[in-house]
Amino acid sequence: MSTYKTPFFSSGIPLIDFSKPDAKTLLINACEEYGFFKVINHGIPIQFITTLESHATQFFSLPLSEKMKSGPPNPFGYGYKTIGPNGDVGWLEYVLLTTNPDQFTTFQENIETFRFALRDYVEAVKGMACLILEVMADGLLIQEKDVFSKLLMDEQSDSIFRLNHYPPRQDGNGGSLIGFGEHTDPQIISVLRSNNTSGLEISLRDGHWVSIPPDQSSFFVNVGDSLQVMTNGRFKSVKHRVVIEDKMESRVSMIYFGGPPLSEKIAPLPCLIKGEDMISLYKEFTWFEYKKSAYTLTLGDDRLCLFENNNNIAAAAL
Ligand code: GA4
Repeated sequence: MSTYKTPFFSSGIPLIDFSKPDAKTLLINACEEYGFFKVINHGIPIQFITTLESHATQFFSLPLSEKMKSGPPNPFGYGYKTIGPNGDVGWLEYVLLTTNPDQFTTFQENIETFRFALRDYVEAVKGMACLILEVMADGLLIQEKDVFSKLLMDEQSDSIFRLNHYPPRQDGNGGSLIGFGEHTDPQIISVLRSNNTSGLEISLRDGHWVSIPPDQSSFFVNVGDSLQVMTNGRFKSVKHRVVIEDKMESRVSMIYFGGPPLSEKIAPLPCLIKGEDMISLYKEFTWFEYKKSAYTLTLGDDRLCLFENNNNIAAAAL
């Protein structure tokens, strides 16, 4: 494990500046320690971000009956307060979309400018996610630099895009509400951008929750379950949630979830389980199998434990 010290921003979360030469070392450190980091100097044109945000805001301001015409998500479309198929609820409304523009079928497909805004944004963020994954592979001394990124680049990649809207609360009850309950993301990598309203929290390895100060000009990156498996547990899939405080402004976030093709076999990379007492912590599974299992569980359930190798030594190594 590297001993390089990570610079912190106010809540102690690593900050990766893509214009700096130390980005690679910091990235590896951040994925090992937190499974989460903030990216600045990312090169994504600001108008891609603002255009999509204004389309999203416009859509969410439509009457509920209008929005309901694009739902419920099956698996794509508009959702209101319920998350997934197993009874999870949150203080939000959202749209789930495939990242393949040819498959936009359930949502606002008649609005060409919205479609273009989605296409431009998703393409740019996917490019950034791939670059990050290549830097990760390099930092892990993996010969095949595109070992992770090729899964997102694949035409069959099962990636998802999500627009979330957490409306301001009108109950005046004080206290906080769960906007999106705690969970890890099942995919390889997630890239989140929000407006300047707070709410996102991540769990540190000691179980403490810290809130992430919003920054509308930056991106926040999560390691997903599949990347934790492929790195044999070296990178951590981060538990996160959204908490809505009383009198908070409306929060809008957009998240790209980079996933592999459904038939892809996910398992620890052999080059990361080399060495004398190194063992594979996970069983091999296809992304389809993992997803199927995830959809039988609730948001906060530990999905990865079902795919761990039953081995006491393996548990001790974590
Ligand atoms: C969490 C990450 C993504 O938002 C998501 C979510 C999905 C959904 O909202 O339909 C899931 C959730 C997420 C994990 C467990 C299952 C599936 C809800 C749920 C209870 C789109 C995804 O891929 O997995």
